[in-house]
Amino acid sequence: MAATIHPFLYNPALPAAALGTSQRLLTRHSLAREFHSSQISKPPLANEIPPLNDAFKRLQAGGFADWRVSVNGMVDRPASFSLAQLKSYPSRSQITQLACEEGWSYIAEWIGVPLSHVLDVVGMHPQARYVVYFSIDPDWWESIDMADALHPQTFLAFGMNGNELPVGNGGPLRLRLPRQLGYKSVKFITRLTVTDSLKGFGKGLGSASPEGGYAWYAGI
Ligand SMILES: Nc1nc2c(c(=O)[nH]1)N[C@H]1C(S)=C(S)[C@@H](COP(=O)(O)O)O[C@H]1N2
Ligand SMILES: [Mo]
Repeated sequence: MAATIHPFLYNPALPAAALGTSQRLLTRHSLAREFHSSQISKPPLANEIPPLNDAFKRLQAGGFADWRVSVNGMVDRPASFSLAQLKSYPSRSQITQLACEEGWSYIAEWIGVPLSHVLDVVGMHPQARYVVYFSIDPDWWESIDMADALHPQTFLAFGMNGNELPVGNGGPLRLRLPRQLGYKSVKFITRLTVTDSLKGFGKGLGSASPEGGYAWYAGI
C-alpha cells in the first residue's frame, strides 16, 4: 500500500497534528498507486453496510432516477445534479486500492467524474479551502482540503469494474479518494458544500471521523 515513508513520520512522540501536517507536505502532489486490470480483487469484497434508510430505499425503488447531489457554499452557481448529468461529463477511471483502517483492502476500477470538473461547473470561489461532503446516511460526512478536492484521482464515482457502482460499495454515487483511508470515501453522496472554514460543521472538527476518534487527514 504505502510507499516508503520517512521514519520521522512514524515518530510516536510527535503530536498527531504534526504528523498529519508533515505527511501532507510530502504527499500533496503525489498520485495514489494505480494497478493493472488483472489485479482487480475478485468478489466477495469485504464490506458491511448497515440497513439503508427509507429515503434511500425510495430512490432505489425508482432506479435512482431521482437521485440528486447538490453543490452549494462558496460557488457562483449552486446546482443540483442528477446522475445522468454527472455521467454526461468527461468520465475517468482508475484502478486503485481501497484500504480500511481495520486492515483489509481491495483493488477495483472506479469510474466517475473528477470532482475538480464539478467544481469548475459550479464556479468555485478562489478563496474556498475545503469541500465538505455528505451521505444520505446522516452519520457519514467528511471534508477534504483543496489539494485533495482538485486532485486528478478524486472522483464522484458512479461505476465500478465496468458496471454501475453497487449499493454495497456506495452506489449510486460515492466520493472516491484513493490517497486516504477508506472511511474518507463516503458512500451515497447527496450534498457537497464548498467552504473556507470547517467550524460551522458538526463539532467543528472537519468531519464525523475525529468526533469518533479517527484522524481527519487519513493519508496513505
Ligand atoms: N455512507 C457510508 N460511507 C462509508 C461507510 C459507511 O458505513 N457508510 N464506511 C466507510 C469505511 S470505514 C470504509 S473502510 C469504506 C468501505 O468501502 P467498501 O464497502 O466499498 O469496502 O467505506 C466508507 N464509507
Ligand atoms: Mo473502514
